[in-house]
This record gives sequence, structure tokens and C-alpha cells, in this order.
Amino acid sequence: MAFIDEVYCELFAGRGGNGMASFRREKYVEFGGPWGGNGGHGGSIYFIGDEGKQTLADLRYKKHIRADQGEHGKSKGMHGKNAEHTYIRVPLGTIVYDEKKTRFIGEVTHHEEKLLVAKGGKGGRGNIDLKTHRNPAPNMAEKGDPGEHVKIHVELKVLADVGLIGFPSVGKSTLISRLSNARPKIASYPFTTLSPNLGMVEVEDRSFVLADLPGLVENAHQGFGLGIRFLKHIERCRVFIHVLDASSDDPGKDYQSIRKELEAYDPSLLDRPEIIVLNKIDLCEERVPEIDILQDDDVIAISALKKTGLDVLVHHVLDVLDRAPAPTTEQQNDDHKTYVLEHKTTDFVIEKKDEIFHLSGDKLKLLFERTDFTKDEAIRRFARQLRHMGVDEALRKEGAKHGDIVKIFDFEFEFLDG
Ligand SMILES: Nc1nc2c(ncn2[C@@H]2O[C@H](COP(=O)(O)OP(=O)(O)OP(=O)(O)O)[C@@H](O)[C@H]2O)c(=O)[nH]1
Ligand SMILES: [Mg+2]
Repeated sequence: MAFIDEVYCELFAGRGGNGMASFRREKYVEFGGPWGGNGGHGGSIYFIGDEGKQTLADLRYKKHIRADQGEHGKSKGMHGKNAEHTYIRVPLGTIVYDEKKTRFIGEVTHHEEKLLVAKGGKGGRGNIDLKTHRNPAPNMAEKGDPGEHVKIHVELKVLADVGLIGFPSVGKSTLISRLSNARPKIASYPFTTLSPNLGMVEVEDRSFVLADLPGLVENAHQGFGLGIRFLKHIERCRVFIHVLDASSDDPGKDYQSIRKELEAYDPSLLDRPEIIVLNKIDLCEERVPEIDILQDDDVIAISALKKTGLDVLVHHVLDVLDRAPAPTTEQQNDDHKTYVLEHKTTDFVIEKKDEIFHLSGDKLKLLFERTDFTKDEAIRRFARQLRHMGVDEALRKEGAKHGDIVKIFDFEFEFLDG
């Protein structure tokens, strides 16, 4: 399956069911009272973390995701059923933004973690629930609230404990296939691996997630080789295994080149705990003592092909992981706090165009959606709600006079003042 790490989609949460307006009409009940039940809530859409998923490919073919509507309220005081929520399984490290990427909505970092992306509408109240002292028998009910409709940009930044980095063909894929259940393609030509692969490494009673990443080359940060398209997947590995090829002309120089690339992309990557591995040691056993970089105690010599040195390596990885800082996630990123603040809801807005007063706004829209405009009583209630919100007063301030036209979404009203 293709590796997809960016998709756009549109979500429609379910509308709440309408409340019911009905009356009790039984033989032995002396006074029939309101008897209409509430509508059920509309279904929400959640993303849910799945450690078995590696890409956003599933979402690519689900451009529109819809959740079910709540059931309408019924007579005899029966409430409509709430709709089931819709769950979309996504890989760990899935980040959700609004369409223009100006607002951070959330991120899924754990298996089975749920992220609410589009909330279902509340069910409308039936006339049992709407009765008050002043109006003990309302002949109307609320309509269900619309479900949230959102257009989102979804991005995957692989979340793994350990990431394999290094030049192409140094043996990263061979190593992950030896240590884990992952079975990536292995070949002697460069750029065999075109996208990240995750594998679970089990060591006695512990385990960690290892990511095999596409090979880096000099100037990757400027778009050479596979470029920075995959550098972002390195960002969130807690520990790096930097793989060097022992049969290369100068493994020490290779090491420095890759470090330079990391630095050019993001200097903080240089501080990430790192384990240096010299692979293909089977090809040049006699050379080992000469290789500069091996003078450093921290280098572990292995042969992924012949499976030598792997036990020492995995135990060392566990030690380093114990000391490594927690993974970086978007939630900890301060920049996003401002995104969240930008998401304001408005009560109402008045605009005057061609002698007509146009009303809009989030809260107003909700009250409007709840109103059943076929019922006089419901319309009167809506007018009362607007007055409480201060709409009448604001209209007066804007110069509205008795008899002027006020337009709320598709409906036109006459402004009745005094
Ligand atoms: N002799 C020897 N060959 C190895 C060893 N490890 C890997 N190779 C060979 O090196 C070649 C490249 O191996 P890969 O595992 O595909 O390398 P890679 O680092 O994943 O390469 P890219 O995906 O292109 O970045 C293959 O022909 C492997 O068989 C080793 O320990 N010894
Ligand atoms: Mg590979």
C-alpha cells in the first residue's frame, strides 16, 4: 500500500434528531399534557490510534466521512436513540489541522486514544421538556442541532522510539528485518526504501518501535535524494541508530555528512540520543581496528547480514531509551496554543446592505437551526431568544426601525419594535 502522510478530508458529524410535539390523549387521563420525547444526539466522528497502521492511505479514499443522525423523538414521551459514533482508525503520530493549517485540532499519539474531530449535534427537546410555568402545554418542539462540518488537513509524522538513519544502502532495512516483524524491501541499489516502515522489536519482556527511514544524502535538506519529504519523520524518534557501512571509504566522514544534514534541517536533532552502529563488519573484519570512528567506545560493530552483534545492540538501545526524553509531539509545541485561541465563536453579527439588516453568527445560527419555522409558537420563542441575546437592542443601535426587513440566513422577518 502506498505510503501517504498528508491528506485532506471533509467530515460531517450527524445531526441531532428532532424533538416531538405531541399531546397525551387517553381516555382516563383527565388533562392531556405535552407528551413528545427528545431527539437522540447525532453521531460524532473520532480518530482513534491504531499501532498496526503505518500510513494515512485509508483516508485518501474516504474524502467525505459522515456520521449518522440521531433518531427523532417520539410520542408517548419516548426519546429517539442516540446515533452511534463513527471511528476512523489512524496511525500513531496523526496530526489534525483545519483545512488551511491555521488551527491545530489535535493529535493521536497512543494506541486506542480517541480524538474528537467533528461533534454530533444535540438532539432537539420534545414538548415535555419545553414546558414551563408560563407555557405548560407548548405546541412545538426543537429541531436537532446540526452536526459539525469540518474540512481538515491530516498529517502523519511517524512516532517511533528509535529511528534508523544513514546513507542509502548501509543496511538499515536489513537491520530492521533482523530485529523485528517488519519485512521491507532490501536491495543493493540506493533508495530501495521509499517510505518509513515500522517494526516492533521484542527484547525479553520489553519492546520498542523501530522505524526504518529512507536513506539520506548530502544536501537532502535542500531536496536532494528523497529530500526533506522524509526528514520530518525523523523529528519524532526519541533515539537514533546511525548506521554506517564499514566497507565505505571513510565511515567517519560519512558520519559527519549525515550529522551536517540533520543540523541543516533542525539543529536540535544533534542533541537527540544516538547510537552509532558500524554495519557490514563481515566484509572487513581485518579493517576494524583501523576505522577511526571505532576508537570511540560508543560505536557498536555488527553484521546485519550475518546477525552478529545484534544482541549487544538491542540491549544498548533499551538502556539509552530508559534515559531518553519523552517523544516530542505537537501538543507540547507552544506555537499551537495561539492557533487554539484564534478559534472564537460569535454570538451574532449585524451587517446592513441595501436597507436590509443581515444577521449571522455561531450562536444565532444554532438557535435558528433548532427552530421549527412551521410553528408560530416556535417562531415566537425564537424571537424571544434573540431579544435575550440583545439582538433587538443592537438592531435599534444600528438604526433599525419598526417595519424594516431583517434577514437571518434564508428567512426574512419584519423588525417589530414597540
Ligand atoms: N555483507 C553485508 N551486506 C549487507 C549487510 N547489511 C546489508 N547488506 C547489504 O547491503 C545492501 C543494502 O541493504 P539495505 O538493507 O537495502 O540498505 P538500506 O540502508 O535500507 O538502503 P536504502 O533503503 O536504499 O536507504 C543489500 O544488498 C544488503 O544485502 C551486512 O551486514 N553485510
Ligand atoms: Mg532500506
